Amino acid sequence: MFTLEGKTFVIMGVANKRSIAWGIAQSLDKAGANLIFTYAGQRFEKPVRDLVETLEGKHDLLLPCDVTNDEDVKACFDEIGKRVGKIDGLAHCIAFAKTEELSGNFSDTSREGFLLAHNISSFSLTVVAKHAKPLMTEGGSIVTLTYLGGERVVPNYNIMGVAKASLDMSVRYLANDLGQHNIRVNAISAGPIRTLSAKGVSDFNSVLKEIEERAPLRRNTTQEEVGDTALFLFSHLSRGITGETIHCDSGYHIL
Ligand code: 0WD
Repeated sequence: MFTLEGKTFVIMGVANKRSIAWGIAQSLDKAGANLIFTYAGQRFEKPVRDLVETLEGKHDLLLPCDVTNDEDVKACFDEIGKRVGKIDGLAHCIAFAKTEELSGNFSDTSREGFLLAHNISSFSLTVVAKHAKPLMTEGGSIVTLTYLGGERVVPNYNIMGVAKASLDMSVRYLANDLGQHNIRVNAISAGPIRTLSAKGVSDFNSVLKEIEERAPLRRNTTQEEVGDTALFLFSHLSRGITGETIHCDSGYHIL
């Protein structure tokens, strides 16, 4: 096992212990990294703090950061800069769409729902990268989470699929832009995992069943598998990789 001792990473998007962000936090914690957590709003502070206390390392910097608010994002990264100086990377594990837009006809997507999904699930990566960049003085690695529904049509994923396509392309533009500063930007396309966000997708159980029956590995993806893929992307081992989407989905995407 390699170590991330002495490295600092920002984890954005822990809502509860099922969150993929939490899987990433656990993998990085085991590798000895220092972690900073951001949460969506005040109501998440206590549950996130309670979870963070269960980790092996002592990570006591937790900050609110609503990614729909430019001032909030700036204030959050300014504070991180003041408290730790330099960071080595960040995990962007944030998405949102209205539940009513995650079923039914795609052509019924509302303008408001379209913009909301893109704002939180796609644009947020760009605004976060902008404010994290000055803190990555020795280079860095940015990792976001995407899904197959941004590459091809997946039933009920609807507007979130279109937002993920936008996110995927943002990864490439950001990778090209930030590469000159030795900042890498990559996405992990995770297989379906039962989380709070996934609950919003209509008929999610059939998606899980399909993976178990048909994916090359014949099993569903775990939080830990995604966490370890992120660990690789945050480590020196992946230093030649940027603008990439790694599928951590039991191989389902090849079908
Ligand atoms: O099957 C899955 N669960 C997959 C998820 C498969 C492939 C990809 N993903 C992606 C999601 O699309 C998302 O980008 O992984 C990422 C993390 O999602 P998750 O772990 O599945 O879900 P969850 O635990 O709900 O975390 C998403 C979090 C929010 O949680 P809630 O439940 O409150 O929506 O995104 C954060 C929040 O913590 N979030 C925000 N953070 C800052 N500002 C905001 C916001 N405005 N809105 C949502």
